[in-house]
Amino acid sequence: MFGPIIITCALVGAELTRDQTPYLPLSPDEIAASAIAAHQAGAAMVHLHVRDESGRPTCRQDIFQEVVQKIRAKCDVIIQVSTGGAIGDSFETRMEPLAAEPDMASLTTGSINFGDEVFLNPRPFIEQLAAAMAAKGIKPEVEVFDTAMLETALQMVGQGSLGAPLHIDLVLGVPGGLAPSESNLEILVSRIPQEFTWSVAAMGRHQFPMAQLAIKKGGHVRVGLEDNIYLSKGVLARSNAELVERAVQLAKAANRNIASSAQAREILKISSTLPD
Ligand code: KMH
Ligand code: ZN
Repeated sequence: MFGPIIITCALVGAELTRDQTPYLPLSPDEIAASAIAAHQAGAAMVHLHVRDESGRPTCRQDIFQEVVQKIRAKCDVIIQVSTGGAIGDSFETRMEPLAAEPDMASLTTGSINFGDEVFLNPRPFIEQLAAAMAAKGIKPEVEVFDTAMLETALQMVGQGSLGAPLHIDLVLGVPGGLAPSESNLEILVSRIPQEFTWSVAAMGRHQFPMAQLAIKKGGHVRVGLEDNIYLSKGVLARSNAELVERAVQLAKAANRNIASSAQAREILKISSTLPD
C-alpha cells in the first residue's frame, strides 16, 4: 500500500560518550565504517555528526570532509550532515559542515529546551542556514522537535525561503520536546502536506515502537545510536547496523520494501552528488 521506506541511521550524535556505550564510533575511520555497515544493513541515508581527536563533538569542516570522503569512496549512501552540532556551538561553527558538500543537512526550525539546556535556533539563523543550503544545492531535512517548528517550516515554504517538497523528520522524546505518542504523531502528520515526505526519530526505548507507527502510517524512519543505544531492554546495540537491521525487520513485517539510496534520492527529489 505504501512505497519503499527510507531508513536513516543517526550514527553518533553530539551528546553520547563511550562511558554510555563502548560501541560508539568516534574517529573518522570508525564513523565512516559505521556508515558503510549501516548502509549495507539497509540504511539509505546517514545523519552525520563528527568528533575531534579527543572524541568531543565538533563542527570542524576538515573532519566532516574527511568522513564524507571516506564514506563516498565506498558507497552511495545519502549523507546528511548535522547543522545542530552540540548545545553551545556558535552559529558560525554550525555552518561549517555544509562545506563538506553533503547531499542533505539537518535544519531545526525553532529553539527548544534540551534537557537542562537550550538548543538555540532563532529565525534569522534558520533563514541563513536555509539560504546557504539552497545556494549549495543541499536539501534540508527539517528537524521538528515540537509542533511550532512544523508551523515555522510551513511558513518558510509559503514565503519562499524553503523549497517544497520538504523532507521532515519528527524528532520525538527529547526532554523539552514533544513526547513520543501516536496522538502527537497524528497531529503532526495531519499538518504535513501530501507531497512532502516525513520520518520519525524517537528517543531511547521509544525508537522502535514509534518506528513501527511510522512504518504503518506510510512514513520513513530514523534509527541509530544518536537516539538510542539499546537493541532491547538492557541490551546495548553493538553497532548502528544492528539497529538498522531491526528497522528492516519491522518494515518487512509490515510489507514495506526498503528503499535503496538511489530510490531514496528519487523519493526525496535530490540529485546524486557522486562523482561520475
Ligand atoms: N545535538 C543536538 C543539540 C541535529 O543534528 O540537527 C542537535 C541535533 C540536531 O542533534
Ligand atoms: Zn543530530
